[in-house]
Amino acid sequence: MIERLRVVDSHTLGEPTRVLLEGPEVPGDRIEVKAEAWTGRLDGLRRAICLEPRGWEAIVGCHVSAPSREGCEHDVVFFNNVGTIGMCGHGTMGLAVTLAHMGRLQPGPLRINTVVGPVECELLDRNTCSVRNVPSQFDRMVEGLTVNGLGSVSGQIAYGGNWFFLVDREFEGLARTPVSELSSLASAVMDALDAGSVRSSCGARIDHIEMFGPPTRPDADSMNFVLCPGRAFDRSPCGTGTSAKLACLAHAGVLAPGSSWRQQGIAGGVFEATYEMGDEGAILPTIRGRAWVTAEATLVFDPTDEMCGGLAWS
Ligand code: PYC
Repeated sequence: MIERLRVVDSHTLGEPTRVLLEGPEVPGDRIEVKAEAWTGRLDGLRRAICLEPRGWEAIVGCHVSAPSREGCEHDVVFFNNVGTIGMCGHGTMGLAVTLAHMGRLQPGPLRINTVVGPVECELLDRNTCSVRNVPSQFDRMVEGLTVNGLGSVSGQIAYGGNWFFLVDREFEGLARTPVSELSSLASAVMDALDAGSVRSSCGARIDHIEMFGPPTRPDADSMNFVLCPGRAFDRSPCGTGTSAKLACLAHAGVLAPGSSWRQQGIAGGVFEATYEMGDEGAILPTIRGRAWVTAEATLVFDPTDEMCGGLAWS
């Protein structure tokens, strides 16, 4: 195991990203192989980076390596407290702002290659970034899912770079409800989907849950609460979750291409989103948000530390 690792931490409207500035070397000429390394050979390092005592449940790690796709500047693998994720909107913004902070990116375009496809991002100023996400799509409606604490639940399955279940109910008190309670309800939805083996049409597990309520800002259209695969909640409005929401709005015919949707996250920050039509019913979302660097640090992994590998509480 490596003993030291330089990282830069940032937050995107409250949601943390930890960018690795060096190593580990991840051999492989395909991004899928690099991503597999983070759940295989490097799984212990992922845990040690993300979990307590060096991290906490919400951290999304970001490993940057030489590009394996033409036209991209970097291959980027995102990982969290339980494994890797396909795409990460807030993490892409955090990466761009981190690279700018390090003097490695000027305002302008940045193309990254992710496990789920190329993503074009543009740094607009030192803290503002727009991300043109992978093609996103409404998948199908699910009715009558029995969920502990919520009763019978309907919702949409949609893809935005990760798979989401969007609960089809307006939670009037969302902003006032303790996040522990929202987490329990969203977890119960995830459990019900798993218990009923409810999958996407292509058989993918639905590992992000999204709930909605009225925004607390007059300039926002909606507030969301997003539960991530490791049961941590997204403090930001979630870039891939906002993409999935746009796909559902487009499918329902209530948001036209080019119109803007302002999604507020549970911590109060807003992503501004628009879309263009893509191929085969998919949409091409662009999400704009802001991120700030919070720390430049060297993580130390002391082999004599009996908790060196990180602490998972669930
Ligand atoms: O912003 O796409 C996102 C995201 C996914 C998981 C946490 N944040």
